[in-house]
Amino acid sequence: MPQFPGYFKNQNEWNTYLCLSGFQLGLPLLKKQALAKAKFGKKEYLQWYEIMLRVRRFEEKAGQLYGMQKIRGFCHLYIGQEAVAAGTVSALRQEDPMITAYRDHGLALAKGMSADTCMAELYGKATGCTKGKGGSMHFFSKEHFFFGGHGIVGAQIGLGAGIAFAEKYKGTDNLCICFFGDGAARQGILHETFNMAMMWKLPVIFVCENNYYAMGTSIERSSNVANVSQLGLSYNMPSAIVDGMKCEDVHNAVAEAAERARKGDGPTFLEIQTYRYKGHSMSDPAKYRSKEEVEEYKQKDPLETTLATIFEKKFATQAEIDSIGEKIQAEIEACVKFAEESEYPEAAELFTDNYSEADYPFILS
Ligand SMILES: Cc1ncc(C[n+]2csc(CCOP(=O)(O)OP(=O)(O)O)c2C)c(N)n1
Ligand SMILES: [Mg+2]
Repeated sequence: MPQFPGYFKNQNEWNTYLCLSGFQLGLPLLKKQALAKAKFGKKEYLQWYEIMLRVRRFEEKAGQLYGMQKIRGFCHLYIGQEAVAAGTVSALRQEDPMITAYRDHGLALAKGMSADTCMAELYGKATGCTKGKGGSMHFFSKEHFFFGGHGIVGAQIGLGAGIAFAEKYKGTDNLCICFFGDGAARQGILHETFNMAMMWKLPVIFVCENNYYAMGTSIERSSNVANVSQLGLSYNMPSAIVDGMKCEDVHNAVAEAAERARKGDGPTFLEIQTYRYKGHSMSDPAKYRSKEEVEEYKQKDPLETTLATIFEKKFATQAEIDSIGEKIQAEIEACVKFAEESEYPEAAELFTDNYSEADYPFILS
């Protein structure tokens, strides 16, 4: 049995890790924290900081505008989870497709979609990324390889594997990164998809963004298996738990999984542990958890810790950080103006971009 390394909190966590990473099954050990030794420099830290700041400020503004009824309908904020988005995109290629659930603003922005197109979509305007017809839950951009934005909990797990299949079929060495929540992990589609993805060694990274709650239901109340990454074991899928409050750890885990996928060795399952500071959606006062719990996670805030490292390692001066702040502030102000001034879609748009099957038996023409 490999020796218990210091970067695990205790023996129990190490045992779980060994189990999850397939040690007992003779699978390749996920190098996880060993990779944390990989050196990151100024480029990565500043990239992470800028992405996370853009997401944080965008989401704060979206929350504010929602309160003013400028934005309506569903709206699920990503505040607190930013390191997952930032650490992911720094480890992947732009042309690697990404798919997620309805909590999609942060990942879309991290993938390079502009604040303008995202804010206009929240406003329901024609200049939005889905022409104002999708709203908060249905961001999409073919140009940015961002495949949504899905409101049906868990549905994107199967779609993500399908996109990975397409990449393999076309003979690219791109991979699909497929995000879903801890609640979605309980959907049956996960099992069918994991089975198929392993059978066909699809180039896919499944990421459960475990923020410990599915609406108001805590993870302990939804299953006996609170250790979500264990689910991958049933399919011999290399699986690991990752600290989602740290861009470094997210990057390392995603980079290692990407290497496996590109080599043709198939899927990886990452349970990235994170936290949402806000309620499930705008209508949730989040009374099911304590203020202390929220505070505990805010102490590990990824923006704060990344900024602290930047200063500690002298990667930037205060003036340089301020100028990133000003740039983002200007972007956010501009995107609101853009959304405000854009037009709503024409009524005729109701009849465009609709999927239909001419021979679908239940539609009477
Ligand atoms: C199939 C389906 N069942 C139920 C819902 C209602 N619903 C919307 S979000 C949600 C919770 C999902 O939580 P999780 O997967 O942990 O994602 P998070 O909101 O934490 O990002 C539920 C049950 C839905 N949209 N789709
Ligand atoms: Mg959740």
